[in-house]
Amino acid sequence: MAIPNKVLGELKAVRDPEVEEREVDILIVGGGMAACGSAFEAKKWMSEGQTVLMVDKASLERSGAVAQGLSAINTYIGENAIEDYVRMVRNDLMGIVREDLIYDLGVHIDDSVHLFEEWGLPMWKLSEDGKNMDGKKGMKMGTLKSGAKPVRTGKWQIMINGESYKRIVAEAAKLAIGDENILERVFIVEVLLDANKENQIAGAVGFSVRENKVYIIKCKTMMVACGGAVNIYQPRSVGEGMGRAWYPVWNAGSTYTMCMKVGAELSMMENRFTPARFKDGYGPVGAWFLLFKAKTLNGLGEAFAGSDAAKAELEKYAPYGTAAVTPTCLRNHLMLVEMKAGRGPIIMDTMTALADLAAKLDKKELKHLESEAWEDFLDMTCGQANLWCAQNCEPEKKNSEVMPTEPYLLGSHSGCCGLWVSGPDLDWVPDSYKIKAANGKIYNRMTTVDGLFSSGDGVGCSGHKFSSGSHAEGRMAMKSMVRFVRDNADFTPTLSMSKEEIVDMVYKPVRTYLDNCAYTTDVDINPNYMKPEGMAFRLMKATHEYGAGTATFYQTSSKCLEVVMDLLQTMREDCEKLAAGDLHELMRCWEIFHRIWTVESHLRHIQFRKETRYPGFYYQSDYPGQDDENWFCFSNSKYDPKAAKWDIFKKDYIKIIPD
Ligand code: SFD
Ligand code: AMP
Repeated sequence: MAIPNKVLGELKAVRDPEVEEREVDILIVGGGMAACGSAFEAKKWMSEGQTVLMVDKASLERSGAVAQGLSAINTYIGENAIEDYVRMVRNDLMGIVREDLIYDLGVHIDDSVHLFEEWGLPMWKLSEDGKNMDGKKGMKMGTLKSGAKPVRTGKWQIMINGESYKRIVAEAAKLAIGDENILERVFIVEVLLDANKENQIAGAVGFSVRENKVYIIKCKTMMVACGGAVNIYQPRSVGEGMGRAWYPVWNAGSTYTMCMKVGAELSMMENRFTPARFKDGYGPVGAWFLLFKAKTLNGLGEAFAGSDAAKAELEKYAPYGTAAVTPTCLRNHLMLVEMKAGRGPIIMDTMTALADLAAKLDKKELKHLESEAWEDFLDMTCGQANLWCAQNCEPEKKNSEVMPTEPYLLGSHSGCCGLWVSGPDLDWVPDSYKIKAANGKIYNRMTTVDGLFSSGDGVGCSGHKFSSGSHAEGRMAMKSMVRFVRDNADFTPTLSMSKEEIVDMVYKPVRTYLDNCAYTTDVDINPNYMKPEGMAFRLMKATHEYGAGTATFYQTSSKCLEVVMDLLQTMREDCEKLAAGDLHELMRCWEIFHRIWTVESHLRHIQFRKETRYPGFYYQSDYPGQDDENWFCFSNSKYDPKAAKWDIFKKDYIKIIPD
């Protein structure tokens, strides 16, 4: 259960926190879409006496990317062929994807969507005469499972009334495993290997952000689904807008950092998502492009994306650039071409789109259409609706600016960085895509560390899962995890660190603070320590300027990468002196630590891949363009925790689904 909000400000941290030790069979770290899917599925497969615990850093009902709700489910296979789903993801991600993972997910994804509807999530439906029915009217049309037709915006996306999406999904997870098996507001900071069994996960440690308490949790198997990485680059929203971001602020790269630190292999960490969004409010553009059929214009009022010049630019990236749907990175690339040529800003022509639709509607229907335009944001990015109000913007009367945002790292939306995991143990899956555990068996979605699983944003090489796919993938992984526990029933997890060593590690910033804070009159300024806020700015400045941030139109170079690597090295050393006076700051210390590790892996991968695979997301200016001959492969990396060394290497891409 969540511990309620503090009344009197942040809770001061104490030198010696309480310690709570737990031991369970299955530990789920994270409480987002993937983790809730895992929790829901756990009870279905667990046998009598097996135990499960889910730990979320925030409050389950409103944590993660779906916290504010969503207005669409971006992956619903429905009437489409699963092979086409694979082809769409492959094209959008410029060819290099794990087709086994994508196909496997495609088989299961709709089941999660059907469950959401069963649990009460309202989906829009088409009436018999082809009209859009939302809310209660949509519900009356019957369920998708029973054959009702969804309102498709694109080939894969369906519209929902999704303000309460996360609450609905969280409730089902809670009901499945019970409140007593869920810890909220507990931030996991490290996962730990077993003391006796080589390369086997054995537990996790963290702390409560509401009480002075450290948690030590042993387990036989673990799901790490803490989402992607946000606030790793200087956001476009600074000053009074600081804190606004498109993706969820909780997600600090914990998934990638915690798993890489125990030696789990990462893949395609060079990939990032730089979404085009409504400027300053970060409102998503999908519904405007697909549902309202809006076009973007350059500063001269030209619909640049359909021009001959744009076609010629896209030809350079054939076959992806010339496909029926232009890949997300190349859509950005076209915008950047305009902006760099001085033909910005880019404008979403909401006025023409709504006027064209209005021409076919009566007065009542028009009012409804206008409210849908607002609801698109109120359901998932309400800050954008606030901004429209603040700027006296009525979308039917005033157009809005669109802008590519700062970069995010994720594996479930239109990006594909993450962990290298095992595909399913099926005969059509290549052996090199299967990971054998020490017992010789293969467990779907297991990382290269035995017993350690991931899903959603955590799993690399397979984007376009979105909310529904992340939930479904969490469920699929859990089925394997239960089997892992059963197959390893005699395994007793043992941690090599003592209780005292763990507390020393988790509470180190608190002790640094308490040892030194009396030295100065202002606790934020001290020669013996630094506060996490300053470190966060330092990281963002370095990535912004050298790591292909917005400062350079997403360009970096070999020299810039050298500079930023050097800066990161010093930052990591300086993190030893981070200080936390209260529990909120302790959380910020650990978050910045996770972010630095994640960014380092991102930039190491960019340094390794000597081409520009994703123009529009980033440009390696020493290696412009794509080099299929040398780089049509995955790039994987592995950190060796014993030797404290990174290794980056190529892994073969295997085509499974023909064009
Ligand atoms: O419009 C720790 N997404 C969309 N998906 C859709 O299906 N339709 C849309 O309309 C989507 N759009 C969208 C989306 C996201 C956002 C933010 C916006 C708009 C504004 C994407 C999906 O939401 C996304 O793919 C999934 O949610 C990913 O699921 P998952 O489980 O991988 O991540 P999560 O849900 O963010 O959850 C992470 C959890 O981890 C917790 N956590 N817990 C313990 N210890 C730690 N160290 C932790 N670190 C993090 C978090 O609290 C959270 O519970 S649109 O743009 O296309
Ligand atoms: P977004 O709002 O950008 O996150 O997009 C939501 C969904 O719409 C995702 O599935 C995107 O791939 C898709 N999408 C967004 N813009 C376009 C576009 N211009 N053309 C085709 N698909 C798009």
